[in-house]
Amino acid sequence: MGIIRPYGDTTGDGMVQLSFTLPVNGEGQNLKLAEGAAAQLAHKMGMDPALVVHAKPMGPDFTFFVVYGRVHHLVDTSTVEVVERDYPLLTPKEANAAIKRALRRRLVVVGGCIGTDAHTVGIDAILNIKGFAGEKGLEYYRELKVVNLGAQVSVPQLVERARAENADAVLVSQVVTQRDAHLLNTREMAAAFREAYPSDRRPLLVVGGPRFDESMADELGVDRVFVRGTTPAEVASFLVHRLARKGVAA
Ligand code: B12
Repeated sequence: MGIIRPYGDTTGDGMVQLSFTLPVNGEGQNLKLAEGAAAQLAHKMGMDPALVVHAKPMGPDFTFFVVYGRVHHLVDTSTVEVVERDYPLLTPKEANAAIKRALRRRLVVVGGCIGTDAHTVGIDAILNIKGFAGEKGLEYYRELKVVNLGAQVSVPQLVERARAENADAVLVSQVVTQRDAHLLNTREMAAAFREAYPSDRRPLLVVGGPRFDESMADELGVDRVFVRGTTPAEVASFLVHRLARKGVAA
């Protein structure tokens, strides 16, 4: 790949499309000014030319825009950094066998959405037996005990249930990102578990959601961050890799 540029109409023409909302009135005779404001922003972001191809007023106070234009930046693919999966992907049969061998009991997973977040589809995709993307969820794994607490679980409730269940891993979903709620809630959750457990007894802390950055695990105080498109087998394999490898505090 090497050095590349965006593709719009012809190879390497640098054309990109950008959408955003401005707090401006775009109705009637205000539209021209609103479009000018959008073009100015796009110019300042390095698009030249910047063509406003769509403007849709949303009530009197906001307008949504799509801008199409050229950027002159180059992408050097040799310097792109990604978080690679650093553990083998296991089938449910392999995961079950590894847990049985290492723990000689079921591995306990407690999961839910914390804070005010009621978006349960993501955590259910990972935990519920019906699973996601053609894979069965963690409930399908014979050697996993799954306790799904659902939506809007408070951090104290989560800690209490994790203790009561002797959880090996706690799986938390955060979908709402308004005012960085997902980051604040995750840090609060990680701090609460550190306070409630001695360090060698703390369950593995895993968060997931569509707008997390995988590289933020240390900063957030968790053991792993999973992002959009995660499948149950990736999560089960990670749990086996970390917990079966350590031997787990009994
Ligand atoms: C369905 C939905 C709802 C449903 C939720 C139903 C339910 N039971 O979950 C309802 C209608 C209730 C709802 C309500 C709201 N919603 Co809503 N909702 C959505 C929607 C359309 C889809 C989300 C979804 O189900 N995705 C499918 C799942 C499978 O994907 P996923 O969550 O990313 O999960 C995958 C990965 O991220 C990962 N993963 C996720 N969690 C975890 C956890 C772990 C441990 C692991 C390992 C992996 C993992 O694995 C999953 C499988 O790959 C999104 C927009 C969108 N298209 O994404 C908006 C969206 C999330 N909602 C939004 C908003 C604003 C709201 C409301 C505030 C609206 C309102 N004003 O009332 C309320 C908030 C309610 C609340 N208290 O949380 C915004 C959030 C914006 C933001 N910046 O935070 C979005 C992005 C829509 C938008 N563009 O504005 N919503």
